[in-house]
Amino acid sequence: MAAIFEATCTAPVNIAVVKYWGKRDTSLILPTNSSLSVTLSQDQLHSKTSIRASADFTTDRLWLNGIEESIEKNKRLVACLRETRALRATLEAENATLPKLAGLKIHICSENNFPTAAGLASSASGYACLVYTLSKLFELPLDASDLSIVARQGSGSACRSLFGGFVAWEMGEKADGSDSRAVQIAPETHWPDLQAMICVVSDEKKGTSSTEGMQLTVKTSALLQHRIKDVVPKRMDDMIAAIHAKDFPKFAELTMQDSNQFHAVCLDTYPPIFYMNDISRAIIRIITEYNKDGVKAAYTFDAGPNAVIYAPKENMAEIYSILSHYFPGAAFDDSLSLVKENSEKV
Ligand code: 2P0
Repeated sequence: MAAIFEATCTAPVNIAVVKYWGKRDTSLILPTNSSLSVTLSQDQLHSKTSIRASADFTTDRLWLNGIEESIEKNKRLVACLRETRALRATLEAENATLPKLAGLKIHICSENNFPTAAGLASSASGYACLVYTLSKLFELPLDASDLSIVARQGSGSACRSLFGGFVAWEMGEKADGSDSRAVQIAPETHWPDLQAMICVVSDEKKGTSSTEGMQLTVKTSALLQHRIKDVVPKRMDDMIAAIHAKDFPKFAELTMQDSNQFHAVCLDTYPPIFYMNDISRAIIRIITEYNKDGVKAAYTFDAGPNAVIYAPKENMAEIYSILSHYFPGAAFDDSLSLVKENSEKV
């Protein structure tokens, strides 16, 4: 039996507070605007990937949550493998003593400990984990920002999961994507008082994938053009300033406004895309009412009906009890399994 080389890593989920929605280049995955996210702690939500390389393997194979999937049909996965193997090949060419891994077939096992494709950023943690694990297997001398350029080609939002804390994905200007990368705005230790609560409204697979949905938006929405040019550049600056200052009311206001505009852009898409449902909208009303005498919580919704609530630690128990009051069946009824994860620590 030939030697087996193996690496196993986990990667966290990130939840955007300035949303990525739209590509200017669909194969390199270059966005139409910069975005910013908060990386959640890995304690509760994460992807875990193990990769083995061996001369005994005859094909590349992938198992996702225990089920084998085709690699060849997945152009993005193929791109991540091609890029990391090319980097490994360069290392091997420079150092003849290194084991020859670039040419070996690999087996990949990846799993999420949360629902895949339910708008809970599974592709973000999944591709970040894949690329990070490949970099460990191949011992690539790249920093997180360099790796984010590879992860971006798996799924745009994945580039932001290579860092903890508060992370910007700078859209870049170059046609080759070499400046479209993630950078850390502040580490996870910067704002320990900020917490996130995930409200699982539905764990079913979403109707319109982000990839398809955002390109339909690029094609048909005039509001997206306004967002890209007139809103996001200033919002990125304001959000970075709010994070550096740990100004929760400002952070919350910008977060809620950006979530609202992202869903408005989805509605402005033709035909329209609906990600939020009646429960999502009820959560918006509850948080708005809760904030009426001062901003104490922020909601945000991605490409699905699930809510993420950001709030200072001291408010979390109160928010949990208010949501439980409005959704009393939550613990018993699967269709309303609200607030499954409590107080995810950032
Ligand atoms: C975000 N989302 O910034 C936004 C907010 C969804 C709403 O990034 O085509 O799965 O793989 O680059 O990364 C979802 O988009 O799309 C996303 P691809 P991705 O988190």
